[in-house]
Amino acid sequence: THPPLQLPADPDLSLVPHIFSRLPLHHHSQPHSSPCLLDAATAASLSRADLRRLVSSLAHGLRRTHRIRAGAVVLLILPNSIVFPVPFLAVLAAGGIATTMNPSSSRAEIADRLRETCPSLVLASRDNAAKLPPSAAPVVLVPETFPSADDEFAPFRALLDSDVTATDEFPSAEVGQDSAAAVLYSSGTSGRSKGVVLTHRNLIAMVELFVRFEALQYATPACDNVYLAALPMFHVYGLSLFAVGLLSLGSTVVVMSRFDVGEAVRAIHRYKVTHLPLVPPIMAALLRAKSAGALSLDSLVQVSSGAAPLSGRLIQDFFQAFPHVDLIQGYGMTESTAVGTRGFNTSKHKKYSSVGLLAPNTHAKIIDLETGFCLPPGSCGDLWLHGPAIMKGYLNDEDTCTRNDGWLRTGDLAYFDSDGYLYIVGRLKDTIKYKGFQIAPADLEAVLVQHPDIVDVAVTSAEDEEAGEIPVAFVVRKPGSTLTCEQLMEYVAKQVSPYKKVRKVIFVEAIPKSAAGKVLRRLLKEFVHLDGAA
Ligand code: 4UW
Repeated sequence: THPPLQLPADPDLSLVPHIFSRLPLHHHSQPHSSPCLLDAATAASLSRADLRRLVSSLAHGLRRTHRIRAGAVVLLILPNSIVFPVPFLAVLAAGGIATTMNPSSSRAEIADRLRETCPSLVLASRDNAAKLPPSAAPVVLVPETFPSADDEFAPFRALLDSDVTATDEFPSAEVGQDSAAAVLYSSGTSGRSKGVVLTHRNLIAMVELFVRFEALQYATPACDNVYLAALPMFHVYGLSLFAVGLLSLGSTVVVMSRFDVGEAVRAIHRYKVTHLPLVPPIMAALLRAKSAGALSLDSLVQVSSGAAPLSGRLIQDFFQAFPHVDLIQGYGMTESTAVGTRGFNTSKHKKYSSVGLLAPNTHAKIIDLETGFCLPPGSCGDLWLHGPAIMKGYLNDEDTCTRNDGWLRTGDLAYFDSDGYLYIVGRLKDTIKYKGFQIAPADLEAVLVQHPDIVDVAVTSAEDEEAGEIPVAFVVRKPGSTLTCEQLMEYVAKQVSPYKKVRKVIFVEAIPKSAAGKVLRRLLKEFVHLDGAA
């Protein structure tokens, strides 16, 4: 494992001043005016000086106009853009708590989130504002680029119109390292998806331990690196890198509003992208594009994969297509502020199927599923994590099953080798991972049981070549019902984000349950597997 790092001790420190206090470090090699966020399609950009000024003035505006203070929640429903980090960081700089949401969320999902987090303000794209219920919190429309002259963005412009002094002082926001900073959603190890409360300390630790540490791997200074942001910033993986961590390194982040393989290839070429964080399905799409045409992506130095298992086959295909590019895997969770392990290739160790070494200051145990005892290297068990990036807890629900004395039970089946490299072998928890996005089976079950023709239901996953996994519903219909699989899938699709759709329905006589009434999900999974093979 890596040697420990000194983390900032000042209890009054908060994330945003910390990030910006890091930036002057790069003055000597790059001017403050070089772009830190760049739009892949239009080449519109924000410099670090712009970012600092915008975050600071928006933070003042949020305090003045919407009374955002310590404890106030602001809901962000925004697609990726060069603007995204500005409202996220400004809410934190104002002292508030940002909660992010998939911009493809349904009306019902948005209504649920409003009920659960009671935001004082919603910052939304135009499309998403249209999905809000009429009596929701005040809404301000956020543009996808600066400047934006349209009238509908006038309230946003007014928030930016603060009298910030020449030094761009952030408001003094009565928050410190222990204060809540963000609530990101995760399905945990079981049940409905829930809010993960992350503190300023968690985010500061993420910046220091994960992002800065990784930058030490390469000889070039991090401020020369150009990252392609093809992953969404509402999820912990994209958020931690593109809206927080990389800004503190002074790297350039080229933002795609959504992933498209042709545009990604053009952007890599046009902006000389060096670093490409991906999920396995995006890597597969890139490899397909590469084999279809002679793309030269010579600028690439590193591709990193995370959020879902990367198959040996993909690793092999990757090196065939990109022999000159380094490949690492990373492992993290929403509950650990994305911190966990990071691939670390040396001349001695090139363990591409491993998710890498533990981040500095982060500890792990492998727990035997039967005995509850710690297991030695080489043995497989439930991975537990401990460290400064582990969440404070779940919103409105201190889930004691998941946290024991500060240890986070990941619900991932894993082992360490004798060199300290971690391998993820499987998942013990119910979560379904569709293209790297989490789906809680219980969320889909809650939608399905509302159908008048359904008596009982259980959702599990099936393996899928393209998406990794897809949700499958086992359904018991009312006697005499003529409900079809297609009708049921359409019923769900109308109520959930597209990635959460049920993609297969199996009608059964009864759902297998234990004597205690618990759904026997393992049995269902085996059945799906056999059904798929048949
Ligand atoms: N291999 C197999 C992996 C892997 C994995 C995660 O949606 P969440 O809560 O969070 C994430 C975070 C991903 C992430 C990965 C690498 C990285 O560097 C980074 O930060 C920049 C973030 O996906 O889902 C967490 C669950 O996703 C699975 C695993 O089951 C974990 O509990 N998972 N990474 N490399 N499975």
